[in-house]
Amino acid sequence: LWGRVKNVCKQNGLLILSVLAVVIGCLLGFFLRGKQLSEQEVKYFQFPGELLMRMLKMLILPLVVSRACACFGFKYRTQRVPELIPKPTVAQLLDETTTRRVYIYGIQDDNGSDVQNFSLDLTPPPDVIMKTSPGTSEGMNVLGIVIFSATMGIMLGRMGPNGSALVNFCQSLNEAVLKIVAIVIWYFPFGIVFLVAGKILEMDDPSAMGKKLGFYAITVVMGLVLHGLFILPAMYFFITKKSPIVYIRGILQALLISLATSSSSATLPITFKCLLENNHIDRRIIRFVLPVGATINMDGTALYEAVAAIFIAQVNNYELDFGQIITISITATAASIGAAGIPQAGLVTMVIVLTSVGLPTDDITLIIAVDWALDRFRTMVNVMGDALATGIMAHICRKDFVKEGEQVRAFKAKL
Ligand code: DAS
Repeated sequence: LWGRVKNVCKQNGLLILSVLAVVIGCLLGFFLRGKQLSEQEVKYFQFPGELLMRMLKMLILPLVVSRACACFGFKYRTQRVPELIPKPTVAQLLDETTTRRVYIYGIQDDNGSDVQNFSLDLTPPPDVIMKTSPGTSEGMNVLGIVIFSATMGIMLGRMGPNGSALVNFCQSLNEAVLKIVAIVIWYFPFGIVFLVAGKILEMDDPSAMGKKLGFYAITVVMGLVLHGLFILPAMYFFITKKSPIVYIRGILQALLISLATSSSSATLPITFKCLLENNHIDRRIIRFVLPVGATINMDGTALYEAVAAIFIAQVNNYELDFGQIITISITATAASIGAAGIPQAGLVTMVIVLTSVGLPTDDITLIIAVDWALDRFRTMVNVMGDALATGIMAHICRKDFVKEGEQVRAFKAKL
């Protein structure tokens, strides 16, 4: 409980500092605008903010390489992953009692006994970066590095014990990089002051930017809420034909925690508990689907990064053609797969989306000012997406049983 209290305080500490940083940055920016600073002085003043941007860019490569290798080199690939749905043997098909026996859908090993301690590496998956416009300013062919790292991870995973040393190294490297991300995130408030003030200093009409930022924040929140509260549940209803309202009521506590902590990883235990106790999902299906969903199923982050990239293009009067819009949506989805479930992780992978269509990454400054608030909404959508995916998987498992029942009857009719 103390750990959870500390975590929530840590999140809110960051929130309070971020809010203060934005206010101080705005006041400082407008104050210095009246001082008519020289270009050199503006450059010096913008340095701490520039430093924050360079930190974000510094993290992309180690994050990508370590995650891609670690993720695709999942240790469990070196053991046969038992099938989620036990396939009955011919003897079982003939045995009358078997066809009436309700299969306990879950993880079972080869001889049919339940796997109690099924463990899944929670290593976050790779930031797959779709770099489609090679001429972009960053000059780093990140897509090639990602594809190589992912392929390397798969090969290492298939090498079994011989490859696990390097997979373990990549997992440790990934954890170390995530710790650096956590430190950089504490630098955000300080960097935000100079980023916001520096942006205001060089802006022709800051009040117009304020209106645009306000419009942007509302658009993103509405988009996330719409996506989270309507599109995801509609998909759940379409697939399971069950009421999403009842299902979502069961995970309400997890949604509130995700809104408070802006971390889907910190919310994971609560989501697990809600699905088990309120929605009565089989423990083994939750244990299999939820961790994977929490690392690669970031619906809210994908939506947010796409909207943010389109916003920055509009702010720069940069006409996006249809191909670039498609590129943004693919890149945002791929980049979100790599975003970790920690506060403002989506901001680090945001650089990837902007780079993919040649947008100026420094304009992240504009959205950093409101990111600490929007992060909560996208985290809530991420958690909701994971929980609904678990419910859909549980439904599919049960449906397979019905199908199997029909196969059994047909099989026996032939005998
Ligand atoms: N805060 C992240 C999460 O916990 C999402 C993000 O930063 O995009 O899911």
